[in-house]
Amino acid sequence: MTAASVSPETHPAEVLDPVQEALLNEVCILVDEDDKKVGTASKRDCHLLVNGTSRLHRAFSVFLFNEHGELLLQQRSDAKITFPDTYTNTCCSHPLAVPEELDEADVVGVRRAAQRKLQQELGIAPEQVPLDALQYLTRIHYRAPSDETWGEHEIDYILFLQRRVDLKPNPNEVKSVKYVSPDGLRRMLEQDARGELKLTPWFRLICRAQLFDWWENLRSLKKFESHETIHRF
Ligand code: DMA
Ligand code: MN
Repeated sequence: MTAASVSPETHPAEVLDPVQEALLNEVCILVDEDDKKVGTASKRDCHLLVNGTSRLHRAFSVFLFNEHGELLLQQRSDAKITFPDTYTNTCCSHPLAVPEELDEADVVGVRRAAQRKLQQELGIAPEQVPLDALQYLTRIHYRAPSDETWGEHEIDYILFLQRRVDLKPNPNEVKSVKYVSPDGLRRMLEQDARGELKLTPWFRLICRAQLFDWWENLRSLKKFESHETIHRF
């Protein structure tokens, strides 16, 4: 069968979770390859693929470690429009185009967005993740399709913190959570390679790049801060 003969009945309109669909109206920050703000666009427009790619926007990825040095992972819910049911780092999202989250001084806008989403996704009270405890390490630029319709194309700020926190995951966002040791995560990477579970593409990239180095140095991360360079994948 040729593509032209595929009728709408055989490709029904995608049914989106209504809560996640409403979040597609959030306004994200469009950036150029140097992470300079060039405009704004809805979360929908930032993630719709056009010719296999989507508009470059600003994002963040939080890596939260407990007092034993284990990393908190989440399994994304089935309701997520991009990368449902995949395992990933603690929390990811986008700073929004609002004055508090656009503030680039000291990366405070991104850190405010991280605090907001740690509460919304994982139920962590903002007092348990003070802004100055969120340590900004570096930025990565990557793109990754999720399916034929949706995908990521981001400058992603990597934020680390080590804290004991109380969790109350939001089931619309998160299917499960678990803390893993470095060996536990290495086993998950092997399972991912064998197709026994799925990791998100950005988490896979960060694991392959520098995560384990950073992890071994949780108490001395200063030397890994690299705010000038944007790492490209
Ligand atoms: C987007 O994450 C950010 C990165 C780094 C992939 P997400 O899809 O979890 O965003 P949101 O929680 O806002 O849907
Ligand atoms: Mn994104």
